[in-house]
Amino acid sequence: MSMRVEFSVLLIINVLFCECSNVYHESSKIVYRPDDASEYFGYSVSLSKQRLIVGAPKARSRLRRISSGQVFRCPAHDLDTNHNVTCLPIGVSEEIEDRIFARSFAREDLFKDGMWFGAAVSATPNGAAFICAPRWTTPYKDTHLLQNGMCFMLASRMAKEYLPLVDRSRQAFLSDEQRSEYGEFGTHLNYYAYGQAGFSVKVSESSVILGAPGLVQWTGGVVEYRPIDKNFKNSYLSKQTTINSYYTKEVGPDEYLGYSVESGVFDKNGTNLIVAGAPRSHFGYGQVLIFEPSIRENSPLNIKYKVVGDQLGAYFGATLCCTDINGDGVVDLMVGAPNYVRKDGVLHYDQGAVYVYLTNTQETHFSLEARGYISGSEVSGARFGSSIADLGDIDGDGFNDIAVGAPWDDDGKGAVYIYRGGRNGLNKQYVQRIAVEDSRTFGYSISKGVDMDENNCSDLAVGAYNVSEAYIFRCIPTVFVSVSIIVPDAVNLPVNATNFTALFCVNSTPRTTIKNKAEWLMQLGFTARITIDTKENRASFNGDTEYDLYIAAGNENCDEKIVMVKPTADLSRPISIKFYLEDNGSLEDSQKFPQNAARLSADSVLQTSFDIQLRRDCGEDLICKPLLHMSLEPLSSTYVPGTNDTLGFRVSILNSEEPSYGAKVHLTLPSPPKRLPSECSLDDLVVTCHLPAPLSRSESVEWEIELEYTYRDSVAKELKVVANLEDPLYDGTDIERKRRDIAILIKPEAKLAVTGKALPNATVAVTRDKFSERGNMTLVHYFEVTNFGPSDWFRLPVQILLPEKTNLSSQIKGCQELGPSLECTWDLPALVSMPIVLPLRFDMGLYGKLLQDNSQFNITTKVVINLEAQNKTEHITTTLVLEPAPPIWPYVVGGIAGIILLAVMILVFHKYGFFSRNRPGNFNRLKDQETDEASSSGTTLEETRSTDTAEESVSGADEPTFLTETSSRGLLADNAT
Ligand SMILES: [Ca+2]
Ligand SMILES: [Ca+2]
Ligand SMILES: [Ca+2]
Repeated sequence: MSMRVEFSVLLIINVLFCECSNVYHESSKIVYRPDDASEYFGYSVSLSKQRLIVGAPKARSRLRRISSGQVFRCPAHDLDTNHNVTCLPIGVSEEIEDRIFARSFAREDLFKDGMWFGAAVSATPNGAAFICAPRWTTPYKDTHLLQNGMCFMLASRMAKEYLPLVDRSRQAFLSDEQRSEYGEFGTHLNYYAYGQAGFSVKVSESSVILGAPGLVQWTGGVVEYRPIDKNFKNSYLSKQTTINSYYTKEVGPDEYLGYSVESGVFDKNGTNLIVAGAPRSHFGYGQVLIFEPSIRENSPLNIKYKVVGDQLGAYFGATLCCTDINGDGVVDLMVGAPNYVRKDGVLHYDQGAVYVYLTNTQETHFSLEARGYISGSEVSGARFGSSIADLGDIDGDGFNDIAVGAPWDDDGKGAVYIYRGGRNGLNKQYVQRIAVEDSRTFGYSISKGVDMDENNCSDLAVGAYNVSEAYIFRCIPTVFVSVSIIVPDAVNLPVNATNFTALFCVNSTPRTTIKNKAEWLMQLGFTARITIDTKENRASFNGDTEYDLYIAAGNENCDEKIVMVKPTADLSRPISIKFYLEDNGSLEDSQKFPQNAARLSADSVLQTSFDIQLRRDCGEDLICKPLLHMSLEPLSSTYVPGTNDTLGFRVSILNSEEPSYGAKVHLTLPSPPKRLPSECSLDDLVVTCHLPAPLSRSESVEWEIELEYTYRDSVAKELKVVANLEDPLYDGTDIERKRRDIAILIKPEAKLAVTGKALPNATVAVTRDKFSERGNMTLVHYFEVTNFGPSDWFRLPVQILLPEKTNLSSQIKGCQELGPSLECTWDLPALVSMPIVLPLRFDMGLYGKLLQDNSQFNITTKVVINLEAQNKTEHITTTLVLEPAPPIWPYVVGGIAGIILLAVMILVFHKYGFFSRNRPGNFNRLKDQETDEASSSGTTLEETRSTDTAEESVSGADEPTFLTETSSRGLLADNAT
């Protein structure tokens, strides 16, 4: 007798699973070194399509015996074969570029000792190198070397120097009365004199921004150049007005604005705004200003937004990075604070952090929303955030990603951390930590990411100046892989079928799109594994259950299997098929970059399962028509917290027709369940319970689900539970039967009481001594508010009416003073008493009169609990009683007796000549001596003061001695002759 069987697809469960390998391939890194000892090689790095530029700002010049600094050009076109590359300083080979540079190099006035040539480098959009020397100086008279700073742009057919701060008339100026922090009116202030232009540099398509932290007594500022055409096709850059930051009240002397610079478009009108960090600004907390520079030199900066650090001395604003990390098309801001310390009770130092701000744009305005900070491994001394670089979107998820350097991580070896952007900002956890064995200060500099090998995935350049090395790490493209099981025509299978066809599919979609390179065939290797009904063995298929699988990016691959079902099997429970992929080995160890490899995206699906339910007993037509009836009721219709009431509900389902298969109920809960029945699973407050299959005629199922009570609130309210029945075999139109909802009333109850006592006593005697001292009387009113339960009470309002003419001598926690009363709010758990101690002070000096007039004074405090259901009041009075005054007759009698006695004594003394003595003869001499001593100590003071003045004038000589703009112009003329 053949059994009637029908196959039906009832359930698919996908399980997310991915062991993603690293984005950057570490073991195939390319190491760059200078051709000869060059100090600080790797202090700055800049990657472009053509090459890697590395600054060595303390390197010795090859032509003269000075340490001008050097900039190196490192070939980066053959990344596959050469893993140790030597870089040559610009100006030594035969290229045109070098010959042009060499001409400038010979100029004595441009290349100088200690100028830090290469302290900041950046590639321009046309492939030129923009190089800065912030300590470049120019002499002033014979007394000063003005550290104006300069930059240099070098391209294949041109070289040009930029000297933005050499204008003689602007080296110094006189302060007016606007800013007292710069000294009084008429103080001589340095302006361009020690500006150090090029301390930091940012080149974008539309501008070159140089940080000049030394401008105006180290207030700092920026210098901006703009190309006359986009993308720097013409090498000419026009200098914009340099704003005198003296007129910007947000910054003051020694605040180093321009220590770091960035730029970006933050608002809808599309202006490229300047972003500059001032790490010593805002009382040492540091701040970052975003501004559009004014046109007039003596106008304030047109500040559009500013962010301020939250820890003193963290050096917030030392580094900056502007890139869109949440994928909304508008740049966001990251601010480095390399000296940030985490405050958690342990003694840390210089761990460093990078703060994240997302930009919200409105029509014409924008604001920045703080989204916390990232902090690497949080190693003390690591200085995480010393460098931040925009890598673009390296894993193809639509959000830009960044690299952050922690150059003193791991005892000074250093590390670079890769963080992924996301909808809500940066992911708190880094995806990769890159370090190099035997390196030092690795990560002091990081270049903006550039795709060198055209796999559409930006590569990473890192400098380590302490070992004179720079490195390139190549990026591995990301591929999304998902597995699925398909059973075609499941419902059309013949009645007596004992097997069915299943397809096991793998789909792979490249996330980093492949372009311009058809031969780039990213391939992934996996071990595939299939399991069928492992517990009961009711079904199987011919062939390997485990096999190797290779798939190229962009392809789908399906393996077909015939699944056989044992004719005698008990098919009342579903048969489960599972399909897994396992990543085939690691890419990490190879010294060679894995050309055709790809890494899996974080959201790849490598495991899936498929449940097949075989139905029976559904009558001659083979179609099951169950009829399910659902009911939902609360376990207690009113729930009083703290009692034995149960918060929860019961859901029951009865089947009145043919067997039911594959039905489930979804329960939307108001709070998490205490425990779940085994047939149920939880996903974000929605519980899904599977009905038994089959659920035969007149069988029923019932679940009771108890809920956690999570509310910290004492207001009555209703909690809603909604049940939705999902029955794949029901084809009726009655939607009502599928949904039930109930409300459970939550009603906190508590019996409250308040008692009180005056301390030390209800009556306090005030002695006459105490009264005449006019001091304070102190006393205490002590109350107790008790919650006799059953529920905890949250935000209990208590009013305390304070006595008149009396002060409360300390603040009471949880209370606000409102006129003569305190309005307090406390949480009071059940069966707990809350003591209220009110220390009171009666000022005898102010109110003693009131006590004297009535010889007593009442001090009354009242405590009121005012709830809807109950009203409790308690008051305490302390009575001050003044000691009665002593009678006055003993004084009167005594006084008269005294006067008589005195008269008798005067008479006696006079008779014996007691009142006719001379003044002592040495009194005047003594007086002279005192005057002498006073005047001699006065002289000493005077001398000290004059010494001070001398010192001041000596130290003053170190300062520049420019007087006025006119005098400095006059001097310029002297030099010319
Ligand atoms: Ca954004
Ligand atoms: Ca990304
Ligand atoms: Ca690449």
